[in-house]
Amino acid sequence: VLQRSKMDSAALEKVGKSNELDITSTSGANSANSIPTLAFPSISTADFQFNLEKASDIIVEKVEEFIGRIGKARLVLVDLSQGSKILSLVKTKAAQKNIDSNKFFTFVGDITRLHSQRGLHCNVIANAANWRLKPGGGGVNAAIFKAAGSALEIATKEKAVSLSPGKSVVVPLPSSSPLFAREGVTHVIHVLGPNMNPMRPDCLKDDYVQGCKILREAYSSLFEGFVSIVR
Ligand code: AR6
Repeated sequence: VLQRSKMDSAALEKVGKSNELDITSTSGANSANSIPTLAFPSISTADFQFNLEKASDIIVEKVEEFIGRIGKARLVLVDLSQGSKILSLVKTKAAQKNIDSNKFFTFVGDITRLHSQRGLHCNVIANAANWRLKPGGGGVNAAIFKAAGSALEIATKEKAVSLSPGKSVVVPLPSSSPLFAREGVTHVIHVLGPNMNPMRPDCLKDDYVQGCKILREAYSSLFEGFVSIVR
């Protein structure tokens, strides 16, 4: 573990010293655009059917809480389409609270293609996972496991076999993963959010007192995980 974390900080340092202009390079973790960055999807708001207004309040609240603890690093909320409701809600609310837009911003793109397709290097990406920490199920979970290949499944199993709502797990991504090689992703943080979809396990049946509590815990856990990588 010690060796691995030493390697990670060496890799991060190297990234930090590389040429900022080299953002189109595809040579992986050691290229480029260099500021430690967490890209994360909006947890629970698609398949898990969590209310978007409430989720956007929680995202902005948690970003505000953690932004002072990430140094020069950045947090980026990602979604697939320009018309994303959650991106526009969060963008508006973050601006109202004067959150530094260099350190937190919203971004349209596929979280598995941010560097190669959109020129944004994010060394850490978050996954809206399922409790089994397994591939499939659609959404961002299916996309990340597919893009990362079997290396992510194996590395995930070494860290945890399941997750309870509100929790996360940091998984270092082996350099054999295409997501590492192509996108420069060194860590995936799996997060399990609260579920409001009756067709999925642990449905909260519209209990938003519990739901909001769990979503806050999920973002705290995610951002703590990122802080632990950046440090
Ligand atoms: N890149 C960026 N954002 C994406 C991508 C992508 N490739 N794909 C989806 N999103 P969801 P949840 C956005 O449904 O609601 C899975 O089946 C999407 O538009 O992936 O937490 C798991 O196995 C939305 O804004 O996650 C779980 O069982 C956000 O990612 C369950 O879904 C989250 O949508 C988790 O449901």
